[in-house]
Amino acid sequence: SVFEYAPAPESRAIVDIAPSYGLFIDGEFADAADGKVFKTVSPSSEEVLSEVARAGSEDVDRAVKAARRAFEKWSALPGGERAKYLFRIARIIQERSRELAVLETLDNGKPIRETRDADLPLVAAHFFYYAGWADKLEHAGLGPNPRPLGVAGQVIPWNFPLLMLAWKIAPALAAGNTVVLKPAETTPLSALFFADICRQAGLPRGVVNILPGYGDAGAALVEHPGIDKVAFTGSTAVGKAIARQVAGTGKKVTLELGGKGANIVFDDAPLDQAVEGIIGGIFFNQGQVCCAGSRLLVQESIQDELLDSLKRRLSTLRLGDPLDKNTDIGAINSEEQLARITSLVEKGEAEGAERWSPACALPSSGYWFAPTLFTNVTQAHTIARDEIFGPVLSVLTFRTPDEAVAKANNSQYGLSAGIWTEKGSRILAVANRLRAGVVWANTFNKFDPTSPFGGYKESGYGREGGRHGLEAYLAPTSPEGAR
Ligand code: TXE
Repeated sequence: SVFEYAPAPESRAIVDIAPSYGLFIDGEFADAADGKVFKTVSPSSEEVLSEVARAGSEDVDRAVKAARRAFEKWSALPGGERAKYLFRIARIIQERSRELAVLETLDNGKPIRETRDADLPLVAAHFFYYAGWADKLEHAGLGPNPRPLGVAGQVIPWNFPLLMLAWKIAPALAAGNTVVLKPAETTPLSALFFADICRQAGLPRGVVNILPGYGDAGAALVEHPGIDKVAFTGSTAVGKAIARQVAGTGKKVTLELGGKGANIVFDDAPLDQAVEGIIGGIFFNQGQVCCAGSRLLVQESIQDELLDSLKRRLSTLRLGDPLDKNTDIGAINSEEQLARITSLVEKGEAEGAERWSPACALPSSGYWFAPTLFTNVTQAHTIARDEIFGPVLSVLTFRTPDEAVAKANNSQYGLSAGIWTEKGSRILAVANRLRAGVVWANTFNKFDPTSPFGGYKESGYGREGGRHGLEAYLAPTSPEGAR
């Protein structure tokens, strides 16, 4: 029938996960030089999915050398030729998207509805978008013949494993760079499937190298003298360490770090729409999103009405098996992340904020956290300042637009914000005063490969996405005739 009344869980059988995987260096899968391996588990069941080779510094060296060799030919290819490979990769991702969505859901814990409807379409879109740039680099605003930087060392987190890979690899390759990428230790599988896709697309060996491993491999990659550019997405602490590490080396760096986004709801906002946006803003991917709307700033006069309706809606969210198409809230990515969320939530209670969660049963195995709302929150509270990176919303109030702007900007971070109001003039006036890299109006967590994404303050520097994301992988040349 046309309508699916009780859709079955997306089948695990769609994806064939091998019992073990190697590192992907110079177009081949290989063991780590020291033979080390680690296990990757499914956070929703704690089932071991596979055993993966763990990269060490010797492997980093081999991968960087392979990328250097590949750079000569790859950067010399006409842009239109590089575009063909990127279009091919984009199409294979589309063809294999159900398989990749199930894989990502298994390794990460996020609901299949998100991997299927958000992650995978966006991954393909990024490859299509940057494929289109490959033969138009002279229009990037960097002179007539901008040059690639060289070898990019890329370190990514676990919250959007394949999407973060796409954000980093697609522009780097389009601009003529080669890459060595280290996925996060809890989510290595989709990057390894991507390595297979590179082979399927006939990508020349060494152009993409994938090194699963831990922070030590990430640090070795950043440190390696054969790297020309570092692109990192992850915690602010590691981002600062990387900035120190590369200082004075001449390596180019982009850092995309934490956030504490404010979602500002004015009294004239369309409330039902705002409730959906608030929920999408903080419970999408269990709140493990750098640009999550983790602080709700609500105008005092509508606080009671908004909170009532938010609580009613929260009570209808379904938490459980992430492979079930009906699931809204999946598992937390790791035991460590669950512990971090738990300790910050306990701190919130201890500091006097009021905690509320809908009645909801948590599965007996796996890592789970119920959607949580905090009221009576002040700006001094830890839960109003620190990134929780979990399904936890802190509610604060304001009376005037000035107060809303001041509170929204009162953060060490500056990555994202949302504005809910029917007044177009207010959207513009408030947005211009927010110190946030992305400001959404009457929506939240909307992504698009054409838009630059990145932060102010401790949220990092540089932009990914759009033309700016491409520029981050190019060196400008002087205007025609001036060379
Ligand atoms: O991050 P790490 P973790 C925030 C979020 C979360 C906290 C900790 O608040 O609770 O960070 O998460 C690699 N040199 N974000 O511990 O350690 C690591 O192996 C080079 C926000 O997972 O920063 C992984 O591949 N690399 C964020 C990647 O860095 C190093 C997304 C991220 O891990 C390294 C993730 C080192 N010294 C966490 N140490 C966002 N902006 O979206 C670790 N790594």
